[in-house]
Amino acid sequence: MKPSQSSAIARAYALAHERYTALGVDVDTALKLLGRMPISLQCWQGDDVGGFEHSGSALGGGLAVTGNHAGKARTPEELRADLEKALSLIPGQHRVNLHAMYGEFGGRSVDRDTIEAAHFQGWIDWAASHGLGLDFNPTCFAHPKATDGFTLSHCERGIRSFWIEHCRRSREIGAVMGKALGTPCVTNVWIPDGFKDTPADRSAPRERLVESLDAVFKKSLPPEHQLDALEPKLFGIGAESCTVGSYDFLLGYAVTRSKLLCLDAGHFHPTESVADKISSLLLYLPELLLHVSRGVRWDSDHVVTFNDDLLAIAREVIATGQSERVHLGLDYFDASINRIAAWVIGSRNLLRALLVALLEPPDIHAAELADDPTARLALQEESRSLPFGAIWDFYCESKGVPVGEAWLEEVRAHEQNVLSQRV
Ligand code: RNT
Ligand code: ZN
Repeated sequence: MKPSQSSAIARAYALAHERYTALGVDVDTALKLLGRMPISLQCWQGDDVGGFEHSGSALGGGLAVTGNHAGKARTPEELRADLEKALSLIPGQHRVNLHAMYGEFGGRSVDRDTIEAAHFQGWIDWAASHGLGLDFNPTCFAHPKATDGFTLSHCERGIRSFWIEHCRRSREIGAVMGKALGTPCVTNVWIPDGFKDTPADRSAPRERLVESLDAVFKKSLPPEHQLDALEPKLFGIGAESCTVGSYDFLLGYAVTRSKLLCLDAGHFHPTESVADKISSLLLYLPELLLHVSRGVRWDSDHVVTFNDDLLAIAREVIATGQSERVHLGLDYFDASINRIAAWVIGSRNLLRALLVALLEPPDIHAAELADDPTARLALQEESRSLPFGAIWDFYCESKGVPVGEAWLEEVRAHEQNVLSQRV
């Protein structure tokens, strides 16, 4: 960056700082807090939810990745290199979220019920050397035993046992990751189980799911190494009429078993506010996991943009005053654009939204306490055009990452030099 650019950023920051200070906002504390909020980057954005099993199984489970942008990662080395590139363009220290299908199996076929921590040692070593935390997910799709759309709630005991063993092992692997890296690994269970058309019996599969989950979680693992999360969904493609692990089902399960609930922003009815759930759930659950995503019509997994839904989620995470109880992850997959750019766009947007929330003028809350809804609305709307962009630019510069759209040049160069060689 040219020195003149840098001083323009400093001047804009000084003016913005003054403006926020006049409104009673402590900018320095806001930036300090933002620097302590890791985002877990979904590894599966880097290769279209492919993984390294080379089993040839279709993705299934209602998941669909569209697009064929050149240069997707084909090996663990390529995926890690791409993640490193993305992380170098995102301010702050973050995490990586792995799926079981991303183990390093050395060309052998290792079925899901025999995975071990050793298959993830490469990831653990890499994460340790980059100061990253890891999160984990059992992969209950893209497998011959999941082709009919049922896993943990399957009517056949043998199939249920297979997926129970897979999930059980996934938790153990998560615990090894968390112990090795000194930061708890959130192991998130999402299953695709559901009915395309109206089931005759909604109870039996749900009863089986309770039993299976209880078997998965039978062994307690130290929370300083591993935390269990469960992810509900409204519907998936091919499972439009009944999702076994629905919101009601998994909320009840999480509350009674003291587990984390994972709120995926694309898993609810479009008019339902995910942001509104956070303050309620924190009253009853130990912690929360967010899969920050963007639903568009039937798809729950578009790249996160800087829209009102995102701002509302970020605002609630901060306003609860308990952001340390909310684990932040991204969940989308887009193969129609540069995959590294997809990570960078979503992460920077989430961080920018959190910054806006951290910079919220205290008079908004004061107006509510003073029973003055007119002032509350007026101040909320005025606050939208406060100069948070200048604070954000300064933050990026202070963390040594490109300011503004400058990161795109780096992604383009990487596309030219690295991705285009992958044929
Ligand atoms: C699916 C869930 C789940 C997956 C990942 C790949 O609808 O959102 O989190 O996206 O496990
Ligand atoms: Zn999700």
